[in-house]
This record gives sequence, structure tokens and C-alpha cells, in this order.
Amino acid sequence: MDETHFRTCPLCEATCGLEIAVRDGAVRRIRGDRDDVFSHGYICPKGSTLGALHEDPDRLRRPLVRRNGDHVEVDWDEAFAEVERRLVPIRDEHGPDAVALYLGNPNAHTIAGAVFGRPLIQALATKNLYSASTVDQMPRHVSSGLLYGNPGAMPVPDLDRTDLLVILGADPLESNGSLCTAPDFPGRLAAIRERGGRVVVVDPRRSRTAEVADEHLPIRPGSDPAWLLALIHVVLRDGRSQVTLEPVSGLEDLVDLVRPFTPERVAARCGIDAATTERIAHELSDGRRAAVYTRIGTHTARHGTLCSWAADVLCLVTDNLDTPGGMMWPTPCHGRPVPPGREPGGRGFRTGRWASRVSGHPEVRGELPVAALAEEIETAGPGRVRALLTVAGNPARSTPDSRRLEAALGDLEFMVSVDIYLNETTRHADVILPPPSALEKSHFDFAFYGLSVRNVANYSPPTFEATGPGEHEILSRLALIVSGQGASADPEVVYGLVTGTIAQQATSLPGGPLEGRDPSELVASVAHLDPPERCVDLMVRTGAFGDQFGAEPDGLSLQVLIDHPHGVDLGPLVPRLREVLRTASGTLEVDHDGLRADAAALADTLDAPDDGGMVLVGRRHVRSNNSWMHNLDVLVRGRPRCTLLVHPDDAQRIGLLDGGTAEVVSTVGRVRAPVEVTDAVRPGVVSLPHGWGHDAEGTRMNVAARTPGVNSNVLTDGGVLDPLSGNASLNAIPVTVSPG
Ligand SMILES: Nc1nc2c(c(=O)[nH]1)N[C@H]1C(S)=C(S)[C@@H](COP(=O)(O)OP(=O)(O)OC[C@H]3O[C@@H](n4cnc5c(=O)[nH]c(N)nc54)[C@H](O)[C@@H]3O)O[C@H]1N2
Ligand SMILES: Nc1nc2c(c(=O)[nH]1)N[C@H]1C(S)=C(S)[C@@H](COP(=O)(O)OP(=O)(O)OC[C@H]3O[C@@H](n4cnc5c(=O)[nH]c(N)nc54)[C@H](O)[C@@H]3O)O[C@H]1N2
Ligand code: SF4
Ligand SMILES: [Mo]
Repeated sequence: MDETHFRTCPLCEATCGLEIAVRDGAVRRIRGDRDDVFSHGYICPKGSTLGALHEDPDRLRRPLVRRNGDHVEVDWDEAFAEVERRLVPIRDEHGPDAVALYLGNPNAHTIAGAVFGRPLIQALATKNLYSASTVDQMPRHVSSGLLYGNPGAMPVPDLDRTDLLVILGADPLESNGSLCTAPDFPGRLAAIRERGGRVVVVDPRRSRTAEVADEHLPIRPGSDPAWLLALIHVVLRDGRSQVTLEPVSGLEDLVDLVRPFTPERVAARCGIDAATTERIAHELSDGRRAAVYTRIGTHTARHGTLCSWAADVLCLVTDNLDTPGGMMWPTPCHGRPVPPGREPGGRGFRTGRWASRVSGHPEVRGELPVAALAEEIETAGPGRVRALLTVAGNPARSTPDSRRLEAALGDLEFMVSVDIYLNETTRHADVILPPPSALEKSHFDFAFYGLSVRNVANYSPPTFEATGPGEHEILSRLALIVSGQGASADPEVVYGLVTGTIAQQATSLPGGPLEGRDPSELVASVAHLDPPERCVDLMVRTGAFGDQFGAEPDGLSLQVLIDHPHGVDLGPLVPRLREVLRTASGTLEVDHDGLRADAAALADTLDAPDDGGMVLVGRRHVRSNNSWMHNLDVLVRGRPRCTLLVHPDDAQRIGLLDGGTAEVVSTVGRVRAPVEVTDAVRPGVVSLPHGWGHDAEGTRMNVAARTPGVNSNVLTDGGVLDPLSGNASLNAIPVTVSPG
């Protein structure tokens, strides 16, 4: 007899519900959960591989310690003792900044990453905190920080009600959406068209999303901010600006900022003619419900923050911000409730509270740009990074100029990785601590309910019992070691701190539903649960839809979520600017010196002659997931996917043949990649996906090594950053291409 388990897929941001049939302790089949309140049965090819991932013989089950150059299995106590023996002296002798931490993408997909990373960060107290955010969405945080005073308040396109969706630099038919949690993105796009709306895709490549759109504008890479500023220019020039949202300040200076960006002047730079720019600006401002959605192709770019800011401002001036069908803020169920009568505003947002030691990059959200990690390891002097912890990250494949970073990793005195594989990054680690598989963990999407196109809540218990410590325990024990309490200290100390903080915040919210209650009473009432569940229960019960420990009897709690294995639908998004505003002025602040300066710098380059060179962009494929799902045969079999897309005109000019090999050379590196000739890319643009290059020695990913592909981040230059966010530029990379 099969048992049926329901759980949310943790692999990407779409949060699909899965129905998992288990027999004799093994997964027999996984399909989409048709009763899931949000995904209604939708699933992509990755979702059904959680069983294969769980059973992958290469997935680490026991810790590894490097002895005489080889990674050997040890028991957990020995592994933690090794961390204490080697890490603590480095920190004692050279200070907290000598130990760096890198947090990778799956931290956004685990309860441990969302809740138990914080104590480790606090214990480390290092300036050398890095994450995948600075090869990803940091510009989006900074633009929200500047506009709303709240870097976490990232508006999402209200997909299910919009009538015009303009997508720049995203390919949700492959990625399933990002900073826009929407299971069944394909169905939701189709629904826009079915109700008479339009989808416009702006992408140098005719992506699968572009294929299903009404209109595809093959923009030149890196020029999106100029184009968005030109759209704002037209809206203002033609007297079509309409702002009903309030409170807003700083709009007066917008005309000056966008003045240089006439549709005629940006046309050559963007590869979009002035008439098209004017038409799109008019469509966005003709009263229909419209949303402008920018993602990775525009954020991982030189002016990423400016681009993200311009997209929101464009929605603001066309009356499409914080309104149904436009860009809106979700209300995460675990987010703080907003007491009635609360005035908008807060402490505002600041970057640059400290700077990186070698290049002086400003701190942003407590982090430094990961592009600067290599030089912080290489460069001698006080504050040099001598030890590194990585948690769920593969910076050796995911960050710019990664060959240089890999060389630096080899120079570290000590490295620890919390990871499920011995891969390109963790092969450099002295100790690898493997958390349980996804099916052995409980799941709750702390990160994505704040980015979701409907307000929903879903909790998944573990499908299988874990054989080793949970990821929350691993992170907590590391925090205890770093803070000098030793490898055998009781992790309950950390769990108590975490739950105590959540309860403290809830009971001290002025005017909040739990104001004045005793935090220890709240903590005590969840003490019988496992540590991750304690946090989920506390945050859900004290959150925006919570039962407030009895004050709202119909509200949510962990038990309510357990009783609803297909999730709880909390309705469509609602306008909430005043709730999310945290600026010192209490208004949405349009004007900022840094943005004005960056726009002026961009304007100065508008008339520069085109050097005619080729540029490289990235792309994703639905059967892949950054660098780490290439060890599953079902996902990598078939045609090679790590290919260089080249336009037929370029192929002919350069002398490249479909199926042949090209050499691609940038300022920092060179790779040889198989060529795929296709008119899906613009002439002058080549495309190579990231996350490949699995032929490194010392890894243990046998399937991935059979179709290794090449590492595109050998070509990306860690010296080119978005100045406002420190985000790496991973697209529009100048390259030369020749037959290889
Ligand atoms: N050129 C180029 N580079 C890019 C991008 C691009 O578009 N182009 N995209 C960037 C983006 S958006 C991102 S988010 C980054 C990703 O950058 P990273 O986060 O550094 O890389 P991932 O490939 O996601 O690696 C995830 C790691 O986590 C491990 N892992 C998986 N599940 C778990 C788990 O539950 N717990 C733990 N502890 N480990 C786990 C995997 O084995 C793997 O080692 O890459 C960036 N790099
Ligand atoms: N299958 C799969 N799904 C994933 C991931 C994965 O690796 N594989 N990664 C996950 C992660 S961590 C993230 S952050 C998201 C990212 O999700 P998306 O943002 O949707 O990322 P991509 O699918 O890479 O789409 C980026 C698009 O930008 C285009 N582009 C490149 N340069 C430019 C430019 O200068 N301007 C414009 N307008 N477009 C440009 C590329 O051609 C590409 O089509 O996906 C998530 N989902
Ligand atoms: S779209 Fe994302 S969440 Fe849905 S099944 Fe695929 S990987 Fe999982
Ligand atoms: Mo990402």
C-alpha cells in the first residue's frame, strides 16, 4: 500500500504542491498536487526528481574531513570537533573578520536558512559576509530600500489581474519565475492573453517566454535602464503622468533625470525604435492595468539598481503601483501585523556602514559583494580572510571570475561547507557537513510568501525521518563553536535565543495584538515542537493572519496548516504602501543623489559609438537549477544544454558551424563551448548558461561529470559592479568569439 504525502517543492521559487506516493520507505511517484490551493497540480520536470535527489548515491550522508588531501567520512562529533580545533584559533588570533561566510541560494528555500542562519551571522560578527544576493537580486533590494525605505519590500506583478505585462530580463517559462512566486507561470501568462491582455517580452534572445508573448523586443544587452528611463520620459513629455498613490515625494526632479533619455537618443543603444518606445509608453499610461517586471537579465548588470528603480517609478507615474493588476506587495502570513492607525515611515535605508578592506566597496544589507571575496582572501594584511564557511552555495561556479576565486579558495587556512555534495566549491573544504535531503526536512516558504502573487500559506512535514542532524542543528552548533561555547555545547541554547527573539518582537510591537504579553509564555507554548516547527508556529501565530495566541481564534497556526495539507488561500494581494513604507520622511522617496548620479553617468555614454563587439548573456533551462541538479540523470540526459547560442549571421562571419566548437575570450578568461547556431539570439549576442563545468578533480558527482559543460563564470569580470548595490555584472559581457 502506498502512503501519500503532500509537500511544497523547495527547488525553485514557484512553491508547487507535490503529491508523493511512498512505498516501503521509498518514493514511488511524484506528481503535482491537484488540490494545492496555489499550484492546482502544476509541476515542472524538476519537481518529480526529489526522490532521485534523496536516493542519489553521491549525495553526502555523513560528514567528510580532509585527511592527507582526501575527503574521508567521519562521525558528526569528530567533524564538529575538527571545526572547533581549526577555526577557533584563527578567529582568536586574527579577529572576527578573518572568518568569512558565504550563503548560497538554497538558504532561501529552507527553514534553517531563513531562521537559523541569523545566529551564525551574529556569532561570526564578521565584515566578511557574502551571499548569492550580490550575483542576483541585490539591486532590487537597494531600489526598494531607497524608494520605500524597506529593502525587503519588493513589489511583484499582480499576474492574475493585469492586462499588460512587460517582462524584462526574465524567462519564467524556463525559470518558473523569480521575485514573483507564481506556480504555473505558463498558465498565468496564457490567462492574461485569454482575457484580452498583452504580454511583452524584452530580451536579447527569443526565449520560450518570448515565444508565447504577444510581442518580443530584442533589446541590446545592458541597455534596459536607458529604455525604461525613455519610457518615463515619454510619459512625462506627453502629459500622461498620473500619480494617485500617496504619500510620495521627490517627483519634481524626475523630469530632469529622464531628460537626456529621449526615445530617439536611446534607440540605437537599445535596438528599439522610437515609435515602439512611444507606443509602449502610451499603452502603459492609457489606464489599463499594467505591470513592469524586471529580473535577472536586468539586475545582474552595471546599472541594475537604476533599472529596478526605473521600473517601479514607471509604474508609479502610470498609476500602476500598489494597485490591482499593477505591481503590488504581498502580505506574508508570517509577516508582522500592522497595528491600526500606524503612521507610515521608519528609520530609512542606508548602505556603506562599512567598506570592503581591499577595494572599499560599500556594505549593503550587512554584506559585501561576493565579487570581492577573492581579493579579500588573496591580499595580505590585517583583516585578511583566512577561513571561510559556505552554506548551500557553489561560488566556484556561480560568481564572477570564478577561476580566480577557486585559486583563492585553495589558499585558505581552513574552510567548512554545509552542503549535500562534494562539488567544485566543497572540494576545497576541510570539513563538509551534509544536512538531510529535502524530503527529510520540514518546509515553509518564509522567503517566498513575501513575493507571492496571491497570499497563501503551506507547511510540509518531513516525508522521511532524517538520519543525521537537521540543518538547523548544524548551523546552531557552528554558531556555538564560533562563539566559543564549544563543539559539544547544547544547541537548545540557540533555539531558545531564536524563539525568544521572535516572541520578544511580537510582544513589543506597539499597538500590536500581543503587546504586553509575556514572551516566555509564547515560547513555552511551542516548546514541545521540533525547533523548526517552533519557529514556524510562533511566526505564523504572531503574523499578519495569525491566531495571536487566542486573540484571533479563527487565525492561522501551525496546527491549522497541518490540518490543511494542500495549503490555505489567503486571497488576492491588497494595496499596502503605507504599511511597507519605512522611509524617514514617511513618504515614497523618488529622488536620490546616488540614482541621479548613476543616471547621469549612463546618459554620458548614450552617444558613444558602438564598438561593434560581441557580448555574452546567460540563460536558464527548465531541467536545470543553477549549478547543483546536474547529478540527476533524468534531468541531464538528452541533447547537451550547455551550448553557445550564435546568430547565423555571426556564425557565418566568424566561421562557426552548428555542432562545432567556439573559443570565447573575455577580459578575464577563455572557454571552449559547443556551438548552436540559431536566430533566437540577436546578432552580436552570444548566450551561454551558468552553473556548468563539472569536470574538476576531487569532486564526487559522477553523473554530472559525464556531461560537464563549461563554466560561463570563467568569463565574467569581478571588477564590473553595479555601484549602488555591489551586484556583479553577469550579462552584456564583452567577448571575442572564434572557431575553437
Ligand atoms: N553567469 C551567471 N552566474 C550566475 C547567475 C547567472 O544568471 N549567470 N545566476 C546567479 C544566481 S541568480 C544565483 S541565485 C547564484 C546561485 O549561486 P549559489 O547559491 O552559490 O549556487 P547554487 O548553484 O545554487 O549552489 C547551491 C549549493 O547548495 C547545495 N544544496 C542544495 N540543497 C541544499 C540544502 O538543502 N542545504 C545545503 N546546505 N546545501 C544545499 C548544492 O549542493 C550546491 O552546492 O548563481 C548566480 N550566478
Ligand atoms: N530551471 C531553472 N529555474 C530556475 C533557476 C535555474 O537555474 N534553472 N534559477 C533560479 C534562480 S536562483 C533565479 S534568480 C531565477 C531567475 O529567473 P529569471 O530572471 O527568469 O532568469 P532566466 O531564465 O535566466 O532569464 C533571464 C533572461 O534575461 C535575458 N537577458 C540577458 N541579458 C539581458 C539584458 O541585458 N536585458 C534583458 N532585457 N534581458 C537580458 C536572457 O536572455 C534570459 O532570457 O530562476 C530560478 N529558477
Ligand atoms: S516549478 Fe519549481 S517549485 Fe514547481 S515543481 Fe518545478 S522546481 Fe518545483
Ligand atoms: Mo538566483
